[in-house]
Formats: sequence, C-alpha cells, structure tokens
Amino acid sequence: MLVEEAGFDAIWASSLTISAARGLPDASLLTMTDYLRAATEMAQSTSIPVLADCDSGFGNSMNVAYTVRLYEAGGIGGIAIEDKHFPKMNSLVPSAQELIAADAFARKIEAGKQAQRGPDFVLIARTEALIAGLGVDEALRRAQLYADAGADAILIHSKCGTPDEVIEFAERWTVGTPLVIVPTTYHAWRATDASASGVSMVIYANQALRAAVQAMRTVLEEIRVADCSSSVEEAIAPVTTLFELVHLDEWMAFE
Ligand code: SPV
Ligand code: MG
Repeated sequence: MLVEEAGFDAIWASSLTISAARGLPDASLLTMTDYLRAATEMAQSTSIPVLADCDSGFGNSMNVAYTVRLYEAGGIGGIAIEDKHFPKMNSLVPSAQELIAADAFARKIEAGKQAQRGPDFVLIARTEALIAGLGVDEALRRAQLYADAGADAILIHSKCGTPDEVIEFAERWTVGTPLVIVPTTYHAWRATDASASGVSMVIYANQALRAAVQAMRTVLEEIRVADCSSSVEEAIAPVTTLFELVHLDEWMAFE
C-alpha cells in the first residue's frame, strides 16, 4: 500500500522480504502457497500490478505451469522465475550459485506460457548467469533461449557494485524482449540512466523493509532505554495513520 502511495507503477513481491518478514532466510523454506498468499494479500489491498518473485518456479515445468495458473487466478499481474536449482539461496548471499541447464529452464518458460489462461499475465525469465560468475556471454546465450521460449521480459540480475556488466549486457541485447534489473548493489545507477541504456523496468527489491528494520530497531531501543515511549512519539506514525492506510472508514461503513 505504501509502494502504491509513493507513486510506483507496480509492486515487487520479493522472496527475500516475504521470507524475512516471517523470520526466515530466503532459501526456499517457505512454500509456493506461502508466497502466493503474501502476493494475493498485496494485490487485494492495492490497485497497481503485483509482480511476484517465484524463485525457481517451485520445481519443474509442471510446477511452473501450476504456479502460473494459481497466480493468474489470484489476480497477480505476473511472476518472475530464475534459472537456479530448487532449493535456491538468495542471490546476494556470498555463496556459490549453480544454475540449471539453459534448455531445461527454457522449457519451464514455455510451460508457464502454455499454462496461462488470459492474454495479460506476464512471465519474466530471470537469468542468474552474472550472479553465478558465468559472464555476459553466457547471460546473453541464456536470455536469448528464454526469449525464444516466450518470456515476456528478461530479468538480468547482477550483484556488482557498478552497473558495468548490466550495461554491456543491455548494449549487446538486440532482441526486442524488454529488460528488467534489480540494482540493489549498484544503487547509484538512476532509473533514467538505466532506461537510456535500454532497461524497461527497475525493481527496488528490499529498500522498504530495510528502512522499516532500521526504524524499528532505533525506536525499540529508545523505548527500552527511556522506559516510556514519549520521546519517540514525534518520530513514529500515529495510529490514525494506520487506520487511514487500511481504509478503516470503508470497512466501518459495512457495519
Ligand atoms: C528478491 O527480492 O527476493 C530478489 C532479488 O529475488 S535478490 O534479493 O537480489 O535476489
Ligand atoms: Mg527473490
């Protein structure tokens, strides 16, 4: 709801932040139905599209097809799946990442598009080739296969501190399929500059939750030390803001 209020075009239902909000690492511990529930709650409370992070598609091609059916039926605008093995580990964790064969992932994309019922649902193919250290050539080879398999967009993920490898990828990407990026580590690259380089969508994947964590830590520590909450009252949202945010008036009208 805050993402919509801030004027963004869509909402990223992030596996990292949905897991963290439940006290868990982003390591395929939650199930597809957990993520689906989180994404549909977001969709039901907002009027902009939700793009759901569906990790590796929760299994093989059959699982991707089932995922597409359920998310589409749940009113989600689209999903992104990535070419990692199940179970997966978050891309920003400094551990080795192993990808599945590009052909096998292309078949998962194909299955997902076949399973789709209506014309509007979006299936984004995310390659982790740069995350796995395989280089731009391999990222391009994989992305080409995924675009050929029917992906509506390619998410080219990177955890470099600069956008250089993403810029090289975008320069060499001659296929019309739109490009999506998640500039968590190369955060100084403005969306307008990414757009000028040929990127169609920029996802700010986790900044809101990180802001909340920092703010909650500060406030909780201050309350504990001060032995009352007076000193933080000015810095925190009044409860009336919570009532407004969840449209309490509209619900009260049902009574
Ligand atoms: C997420 O937000 O869960 C993502 C992006 O998939 S990353 O954390 O960089 O893997
Ligand atoms: Mg994720």
